[in-house]
Amino acid sequence: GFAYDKYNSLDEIHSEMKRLKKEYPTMITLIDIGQSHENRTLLVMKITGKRNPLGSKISMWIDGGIHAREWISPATAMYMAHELILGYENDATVAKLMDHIDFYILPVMNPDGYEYSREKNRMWRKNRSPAKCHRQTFSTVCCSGVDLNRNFDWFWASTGSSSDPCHDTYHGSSAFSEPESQAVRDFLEQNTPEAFISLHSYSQMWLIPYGHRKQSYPQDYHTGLRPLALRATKALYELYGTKYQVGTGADLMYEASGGSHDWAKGQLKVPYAYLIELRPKNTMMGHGFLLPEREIVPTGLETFESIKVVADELVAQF
Ligand code: 0X9
Ligand code: ZN
Repeated sequence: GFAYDKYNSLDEIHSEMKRLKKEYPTMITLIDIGQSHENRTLLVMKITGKRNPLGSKISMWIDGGIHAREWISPATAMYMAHELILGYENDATVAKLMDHIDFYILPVMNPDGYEYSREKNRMWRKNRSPAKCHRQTFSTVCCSGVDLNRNFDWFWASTGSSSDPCHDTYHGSSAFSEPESQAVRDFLEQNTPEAFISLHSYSQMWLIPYGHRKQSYPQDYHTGLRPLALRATKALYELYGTKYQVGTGADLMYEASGGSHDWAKGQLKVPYAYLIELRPKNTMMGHGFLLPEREIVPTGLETFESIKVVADELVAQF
């Protein structure tokens, strides 16, 4: 069954979400935002306190598991959901945040890929869209899967992505060609949050838009996005001394277009859009995605510290 200190299957994650909903019916709503290629449910947990008597509520979106093999990402999303829920009764700071903010958490945005990575190929990254074939000189090659973090409509198919369906960063046949990215787009267009956070691994980086090319920054990069990211990663650091770098993905890593956080900022105009590359820092001899289960809880706790800083800023500002 489900546990917060192990890597769970999609079924276990969905059962835990349903159990939480049953136990805390006033705090939790489950929202089915769509289906994957293989008809798995994209299940969002809305977590909320009582209505803010002073005004309308603001919201924060957190997604995990857009990349199949990054198992710490769904685990951290679930851990933080649990911290919010338990915190409502035991922690006045958390309770205050929840009275002002609706949290929308999608722990597994790529459920087909996640299960494929658990059952068939640990290093799978993309979704499981049906194979597309292309002829080579003497043969035809067919490959399945689209990189969902290249499939959003932000300079789609321009940098750091491939038009080859066999490549790990295949961007798909068009922007939003995939049911998983469509579902997230449609939901967020109807429920546009004040903060958008996408959880990935690995390398301990807190990434700010834009990632499609170097030295490309939103107008509030230096006045809003970056100062808040620095405060968030400082709070994260203070728990166990875990160091994060802060900057754009293009400046710190490589250029890549079609990313969800870039789209959230550039197209949806979400004020605070980030991508977090969780633990570990480096490849651990080629095993960067294989973070030991004993690091799940510490990762969840330290990341939650940073999320509270972002939430606090939303309450102060909106
Ligand atoms: O390549 C990605 O989608 C992200 N890294 S990951 O190892 N989790 O796949 C980073 C995207 C951030 N944006 C840029 N680097 N431009
Ligand atoms: Zn990733």
